[in-house]
Amino acid sequence: MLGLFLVPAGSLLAQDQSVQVIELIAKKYEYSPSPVHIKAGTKVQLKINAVDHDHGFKIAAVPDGAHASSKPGLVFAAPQDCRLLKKGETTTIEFLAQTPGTYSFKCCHSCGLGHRGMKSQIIVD
Ligand SMILES: [Cu+2]
Repeated sequence: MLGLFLVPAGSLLAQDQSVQVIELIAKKYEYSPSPVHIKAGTKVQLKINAVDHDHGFKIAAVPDGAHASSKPGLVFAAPQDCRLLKKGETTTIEFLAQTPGTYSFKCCHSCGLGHRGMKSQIIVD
């Protein structure tokens, strides 16, 4: 299970903090760049472009190895489940990279034979 974390409306975006835009390509059967490195404390706008097929994006809000019910290290403005990445479109996902750790994500939309191996990580340093 993913740890879901709700913050009071507006609090994430109201902070006077610059946003780092990170562009990610999703294609059979990988994301690039991989892994993605982010400095702790950074507010991120992840712009994912699915170039060849519909894909998906599902990420754990707690770092690898942490219990699913522990405090999320990635703080999202809205609850996260599987985000569909439509072919040819850019999907934007915003979050605060709060706690150092490795956060695994994977494709959650069946996209072909290699689908199960389509995964990567965000590493918060
Ligand atoms: Cu897939």
